[in-house]
Amino acid sequence: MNSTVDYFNIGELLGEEYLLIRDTIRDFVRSEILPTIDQKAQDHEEIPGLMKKLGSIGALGPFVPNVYGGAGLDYMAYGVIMQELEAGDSAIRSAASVQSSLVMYPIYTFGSEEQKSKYLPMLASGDWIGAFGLTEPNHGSDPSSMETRLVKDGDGYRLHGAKTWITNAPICDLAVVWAKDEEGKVRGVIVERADVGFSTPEIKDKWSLRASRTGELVFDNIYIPSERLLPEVSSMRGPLSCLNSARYGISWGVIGAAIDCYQVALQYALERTQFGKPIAAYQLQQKKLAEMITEITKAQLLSWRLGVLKNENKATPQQISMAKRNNVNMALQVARESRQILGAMGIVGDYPIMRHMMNLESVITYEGTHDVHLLITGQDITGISGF
Ligand code: TGC
Ligand code: FAD
Repeated sequence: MNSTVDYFNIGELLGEEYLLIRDTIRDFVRSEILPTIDQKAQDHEEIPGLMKKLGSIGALGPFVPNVYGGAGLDYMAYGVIMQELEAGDSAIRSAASVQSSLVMYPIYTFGSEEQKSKYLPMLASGDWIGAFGLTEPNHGSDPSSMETRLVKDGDGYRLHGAKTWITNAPICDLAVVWAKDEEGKVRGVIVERADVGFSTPEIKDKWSLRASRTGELVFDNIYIPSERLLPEVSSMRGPLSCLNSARYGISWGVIGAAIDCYQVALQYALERTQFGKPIAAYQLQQKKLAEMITEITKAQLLSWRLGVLKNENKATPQQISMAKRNNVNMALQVARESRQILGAMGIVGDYPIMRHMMNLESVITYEGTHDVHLLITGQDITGISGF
């Protein structure tokens, strides 16, 4: 359905410029995503040409300056874009957030001038698709223990190891990969599709994010020229900074999915009659709907405030963790309650709810699990690591 839920006039806090961005992305989702997304998800296929389409509306690296092909917008705009894309499907937001926060952001922030000029314009237009390799088969929540190794070889390096559960791995043209060097320092390198020894097997048959391709990145002693090493970072601060940006975007994105579920459930409850009345007339159903809009509104306020802090460069990783954790959980609960309001109709593809719900089961796990983000808050308030 994809229209506005704004119970606390948050549009006034955002202002005209952001509402225009919101409406532009919303129109894009209506025309380019909604007509085929259910079938694509059922068929386990991505939307054809998606990245170029996202590039054409400025959704890839919106916060990257124009000189590198980005839209030159701020983090509030990035949040609004993520919200509208995820109202369509989490896979669409995932595509945009990986490319923007996990591939363009590290090249822009930690890359050389040559790397920025070479890669960012191709990524901003969607001509090249990027992937981000941090998670490994033996190290998900604890990426600092990564086993992938970068060893000096002549003028360059050799990369050996494997990453898994990587969004867009099977279709990527390049990957920003994090590996430990001989001193045990975490370094970022750019791997290109044509590199000898690079392969990207797909993880098939997911029940979640079915319109997004996921796979492994396998590095069989790949030669990496030294100009593909990101020069400006050599610790976990590199990959974790990327996650701050992506998690921030997710805190906004999932609000879009929640709003879509809520609106469908409200409409259905008003139209569906049982025992002689619309089911919206029954207090049990009103409780569900009232709680949904309350939680959506609280999440909107949290993300709007986080956007203000992010634009002022004051958002802490811990604040971002709180927003990611709260908002994803909120969206998942809204999807589950909405599905119940639709009864049996809640499980079919005529409505988007089950698709959102299954997608959100991934979103609550990736970019730091629900429990990892709780431990980050716990550590922040007690000063004691619970990991
Ligand atoms: P710790 O000892 O706390 O810190 C190591 C170094 O990193 C710094 N740091 C951060 N810097 C920037 N932002 C953050 N959020 C940071 N958190 C920590 C820290 O200051 C320190 O710096 P330095 O210079 O002193 O060395 O690190 P730890 O090993 O104890 O780990 C902390 C923990 C568990 C919170 C972290 O590892 C974590 O967040 N784990 C979750 C893993 C995760 O989120 N993986 C995501 C993979 S990517 C993904 O899922 C993409 S989904 C894509 C899609 O949308 O489709
Ligand atoms: P584990 O770390 O094995 O955790 C399993 C369970 O144990 C979780 O419930 C966790 O909360 C809990 N747990 C772990 N440690 C603790 C602790 N100390 N205390 C209490 N409980 C704990 N990664 C990338 O690098 N790039 C990508 O593009 C990417 N895309 C993804 C796309 C999809 C669809 C999915 C599902 C994942 C993706 N990931 C990606 C990986 C994702 O980030 C990881 O799945 C996530 O970080 C969790 O790691 P894990 O699955 O290995 O779970």
